[in-house]
Amino acid sequence: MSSASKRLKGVSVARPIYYGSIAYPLNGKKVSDADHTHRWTVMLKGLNNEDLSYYIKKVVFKLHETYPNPLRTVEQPPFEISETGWGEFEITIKIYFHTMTMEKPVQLYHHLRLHPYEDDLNGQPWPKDKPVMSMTYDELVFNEPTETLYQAFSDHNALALNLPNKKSIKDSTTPLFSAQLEQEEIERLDSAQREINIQIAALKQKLAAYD
Ligand code: SLL
Repeated sequence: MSSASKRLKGVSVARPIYYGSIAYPLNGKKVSDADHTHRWTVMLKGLNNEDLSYYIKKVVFKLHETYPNPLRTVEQPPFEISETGWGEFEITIKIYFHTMTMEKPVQLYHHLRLHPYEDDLNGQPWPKDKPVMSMTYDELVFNEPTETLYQAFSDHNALALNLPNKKSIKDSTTPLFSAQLEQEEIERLDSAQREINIQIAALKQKLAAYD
């Protein structure tokens, strides 16, 4: 085995990602198909606009079979597909890593949302032009990465524990979303952070019990 493909025992690297969709109502705007009601984009992104292409080779989005060529391959960032349509469906997002990583593809699932949930409405009608966003925060975890992959993470400052926090999102120079959508996402991240803190506290207690 060459040293490049040697795996680092006991090492694990987590990379934050976002994936999901944002959908805009067409509100009668003409597109090629008269029955289409929304324009939407499904995407995979790094946190704070991290360019994922140094370890991700391509992303294949599998759309509903009512779309022509439902398998859509994106070979460089932005890893996203924009379409128009009339219905919600499940999109498969398959991530292929560069050959040097020796990592198997990872498959994610996203339910394309065109319509707000009941509980998004707060008793108010949803504003006619307001986009509907559905994003999921996740982490790609690389257990025992090859030396080459580990080096790539190191070269991209991806080894420090740089999980999201309010500040890093607010300071992002090129905002991806509107301030309101951003605020909603920050709240979601905050609650994830709280959950993580609870887990850390529980682990600390367990450790203390061993002492
Ligand atoms: C539904 N089960 O009935 C879902 C299927 C499919 C949505 C939704 C196709 C657009 C086109 C489109 O919007 N498909 O014809 O290009 O709600």
